[in-house]
Amino acid sequence: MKKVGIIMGSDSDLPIAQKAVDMLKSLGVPYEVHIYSAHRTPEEARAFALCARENGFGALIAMAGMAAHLAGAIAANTTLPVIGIPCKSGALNGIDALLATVQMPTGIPVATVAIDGGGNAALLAAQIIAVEDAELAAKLDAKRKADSAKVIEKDAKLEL
Ligand code: RP5
Repeated sequence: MKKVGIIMGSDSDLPIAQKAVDMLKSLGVPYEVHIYSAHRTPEEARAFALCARENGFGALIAMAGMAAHLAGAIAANTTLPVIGIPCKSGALNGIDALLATVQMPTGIPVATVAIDGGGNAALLAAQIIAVEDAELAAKLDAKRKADSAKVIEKDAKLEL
């Protein structure tokens, strides 16, 4: 199975990376985690993106806060699908990172999830890998059904 690359701009983004890791682990999707910054280690971020396809990755998740250029910088150097997570950080609570991550110019797409949306980023990455993997697709279907059953159970128990 292809791997998912999880890249964070700083170790202060670790709690969001952990959400993505937990989701991928629960689905049995292989992953690698790195800290590469678009601003502090731009050469390392670029080198990773340039070699990601030949290194066995099928989708990349890039998360950063504040002036969040990481997902765009990664996407500029690969045609693998890149999922951006804007992280809540600094005075603007993630609105800055959301706008910086989502507003990509035509030609270099980044699929942006919610602020701090580590779980959905991992699910989307798994769905991309599952296009060519029937076993993983079945796991995703089973998770949808289990999530749905939990809501139905809560509805049945509701007493207000
Ligand atoms: C971004 O700036 C990082 O992704 C992080 O979310 C934010 C703050 O980074 P630190 O100053 O905590 O390293 O580059």
